[in-house]
Amino acid sequence: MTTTPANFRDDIHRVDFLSPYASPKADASTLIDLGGRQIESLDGPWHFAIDPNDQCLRARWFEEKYTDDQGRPLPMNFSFDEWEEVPVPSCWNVLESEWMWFEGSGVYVRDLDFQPGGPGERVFLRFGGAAYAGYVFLNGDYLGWHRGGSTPFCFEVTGKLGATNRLVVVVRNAREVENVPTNNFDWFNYGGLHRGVGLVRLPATFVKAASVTLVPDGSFSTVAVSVTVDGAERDGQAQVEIPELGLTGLVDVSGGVGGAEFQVTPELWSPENPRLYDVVVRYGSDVWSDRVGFREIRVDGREILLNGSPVFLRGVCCHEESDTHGRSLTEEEIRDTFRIAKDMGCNFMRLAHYPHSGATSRIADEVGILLWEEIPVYWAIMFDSPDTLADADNQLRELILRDRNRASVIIWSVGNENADTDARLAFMSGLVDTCHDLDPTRLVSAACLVNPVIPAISDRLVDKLDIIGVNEYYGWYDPDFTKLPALFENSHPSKPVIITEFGADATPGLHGDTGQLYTEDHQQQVYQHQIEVLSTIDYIKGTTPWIFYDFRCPRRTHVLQGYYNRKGLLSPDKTHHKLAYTTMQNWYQSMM
Ligand code: GCB
Repeated sequence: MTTTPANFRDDIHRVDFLSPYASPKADASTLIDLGGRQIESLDGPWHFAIDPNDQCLRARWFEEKYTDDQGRPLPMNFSFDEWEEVPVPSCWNVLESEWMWFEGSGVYVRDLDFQPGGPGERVFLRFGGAAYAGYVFLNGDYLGWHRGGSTPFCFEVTGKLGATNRLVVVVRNAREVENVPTNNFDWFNYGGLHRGVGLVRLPATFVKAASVTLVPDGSFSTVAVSVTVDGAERDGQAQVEIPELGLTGLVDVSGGVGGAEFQVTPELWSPENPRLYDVVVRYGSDVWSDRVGFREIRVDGREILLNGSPVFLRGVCCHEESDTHGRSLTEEEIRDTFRIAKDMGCNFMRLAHYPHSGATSRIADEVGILLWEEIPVYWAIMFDSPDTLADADNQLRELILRDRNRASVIIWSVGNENADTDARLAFMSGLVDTCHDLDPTRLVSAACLVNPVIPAISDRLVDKLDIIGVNEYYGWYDPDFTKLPALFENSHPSKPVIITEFGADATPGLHGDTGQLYTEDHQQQVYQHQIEVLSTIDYIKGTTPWIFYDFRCPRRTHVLQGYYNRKGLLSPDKTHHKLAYTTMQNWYQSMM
């Protein structure tokens, strides 16, 4: 048996320095659905330093032990209150040039004052997103951690807040092989508290989640409401109100869960008529609310039916990024993206390759854009690892719980371009089941690779999906265009297909012969060839070319790329429309 020597020091000798923080872990069982509750914002300036050697976690800086047992001052490697201030939410990469490429731990510190409310009040500390993992400490105590950089999480802090408090959060975006995504992906690895932080106060028993949805039975007149209650009073009745539909109904809640169906005839939500209704659920003294659109999405053979009618998804892929704000987009930036997409003739957008902010789907509900939402099960995930599966499954659950009341969201995607191994099939089939279990009203898909040899759609995951997503780059990665019609001649899908990616790089403003790579002219020609073929295939029910605007990408070092993926139809700032934008616009507008 090995004994720990007397001179072993945890802060410098412990190799597995993350293991003391393995639990507790915040996951989808915490409060995800805010239900319209007021948030006391903790956004604004926080003290911040990058911590390349993870010293905050290794040396337990969060304890702020400034003196020894006899009160003598100890030397410190940090000075929280003198650190510079950064805005939260933000990505550290875009704040200072020397943080641009930093991957590792960043430490955020702030004080917060707190006045307790009435008796029985419960308080939750909520994070909109910490990329990739967040370790949270309150007044020197460890609350827990969360992994998965794009979804919200909470810690209950009832009884833990004094009049003044110290909050320390270590956010860690080191690329690790076991993460979701793994350590190799084709976008920029932003880090930080990139979405809002705040406190939420709730009564002792409260509505933890509710879903309000049109039952997809073709009648357009049945609304299903399900309610989950947290707290001591788990048996009772919730009252549901949709004032504009004249609905006041009751849901019996037993053991914390309940559900009921109501007959009403809402005006249907669609991209052309994004009608939303106020919905209120009351339980005891708690009030949950949301603005919900009612629409039906289903598949019939090789058709996608929106509100009973066949729809072609005129889409585009989009990363969540702006040059100025990284992944912390402002509401104006999100609205601008949707506005330009609508100008291009879009009714649909594929939010690649991870959950975008909750604001994005809310705005899509408002402006009328259908959405594909995805989790970053991208390329070579560790499909054999149960822990990696737990991470992916949790990210999916958090996304669904956050967005299942968004009419705009019609498709959950469980991943992108994964090799068709047995381990991957089992892993991703489980994720498809999670989608169907948590949300039977939406469609499930994945962006699949084709068999490049035949060529044909032959991914085994297709059997599990409601819609088949196909990524193909004929005219770019494979210059042989004759394979594109061959792909469709060789494929006989029994389900609708969306071409979830095609495209080519073009440096904004660069022109030349059509055969010249990286010119707008060549990109446009690829689009023209693609459209010529795709528009003739009857089972293709949507297209989302790659990609709406150029995005930062460390893998792209060619001088004409400049660390950007240049497949955008627009320049990174969305001001320059490349030639292919107009080609897409002409095609989409001809279908409207
Ligand atoms: C793909 C990936 C996407 C990449 C794109 C490219 O197939 O799904 O994430 O960025 O190709 O540009 O290579």
